[in-house]
Amino acid sequence: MRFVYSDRHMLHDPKTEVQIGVAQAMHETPSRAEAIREALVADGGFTIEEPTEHGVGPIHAVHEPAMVRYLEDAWHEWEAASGAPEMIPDTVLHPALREGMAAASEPRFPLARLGYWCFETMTPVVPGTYEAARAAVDVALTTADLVLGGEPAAYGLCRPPGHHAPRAAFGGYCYLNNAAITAQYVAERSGEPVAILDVDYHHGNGTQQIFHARGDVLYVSLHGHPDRAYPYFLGYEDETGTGEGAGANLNLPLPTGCDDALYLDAIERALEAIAAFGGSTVIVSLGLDTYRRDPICDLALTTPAYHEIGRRVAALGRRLVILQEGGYYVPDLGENVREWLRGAGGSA
Ligand code: SP5
Ligand code: ZN
Repeated sequence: MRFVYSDRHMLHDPKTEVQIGVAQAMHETPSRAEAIREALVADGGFTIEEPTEHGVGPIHAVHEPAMVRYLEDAWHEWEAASGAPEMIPDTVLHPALREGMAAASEPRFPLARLGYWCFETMTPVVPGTYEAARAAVDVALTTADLVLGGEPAAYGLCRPPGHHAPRAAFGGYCYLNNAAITAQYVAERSGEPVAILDVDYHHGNGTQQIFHARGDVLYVSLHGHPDRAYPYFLGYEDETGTGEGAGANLNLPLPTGCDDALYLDAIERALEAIAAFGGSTVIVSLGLDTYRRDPICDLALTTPAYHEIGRRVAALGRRLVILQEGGYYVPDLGENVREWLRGAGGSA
């Protein structure tokens, strides 16, 4: 299988995230992507390729251009105003603040601008964040090009991840929504409906939001139930789409400790929904934070399950654009991705 990788991900290397009010070491690290790259290269069955530049056009097709502009300039205006080494907001635009009033407009003060665009405290902006996030989008779109060009499946080693970023905000270790940008790009170029299968532990609130009123893009997600799991405010079963998107969103929330067998049952439900939807391409948001050893999640999947999940997804008979999202147990991350992709590629 061909896979796309850019070393520009290393430009994004924040040291600190704030969880439960406590500064701690960042979980979303450059070592994650390096571990995956090394495992795939060592396997011998994968060919590594550089991304090509796709410009900002496909990003603006999904994201608010003012947010993209903010991410590009954020570090410079922050550095001048604050002197702090990493950007984490302390005051965010809670919807109740302006209840009954017109929507807020983008503020001018640097600290206020961060709280206008960023929705939580675990997603710092550092000097290389924008360049790395742009490279991740190019990785994703180059992976889509391979599949649009005839490959049955290809993998994009995206970092930073993307699925928590809605149209006009960022958070959840995500800045630009690689999978959503790619789904839109494939939909435009193929003229066909596109399905997204999100198997990251966390609900992909950003991807769901972007396509919630669209009937031409199906979003299906398996994730820790939002009654206990980040992002808490989305991911419930009754979120099924609105307007033309009614019926084109399927959430499958899972209990604490969910094992391989229960997860594979949920995968079958997801695949049935995708099979019933049109189109020849599936975008996979591939997170390995469902793993039993993951440090921030609570499912119990084993390494062999990833091979079986990849095999079953490929058995749909659709072309697969497989894009990296989360997964934080670095010692086994490369092996888990490798097994998933070997399953999807038909290798034992
Ligand atoms: C792409 C992706 O996987 N983003 C994940 C963002 C989750 N951020 C951390 C959520 C807070 C988890 N707190 C769990 C405490 C476990 N001891
Ligand atoms: Zn995740």
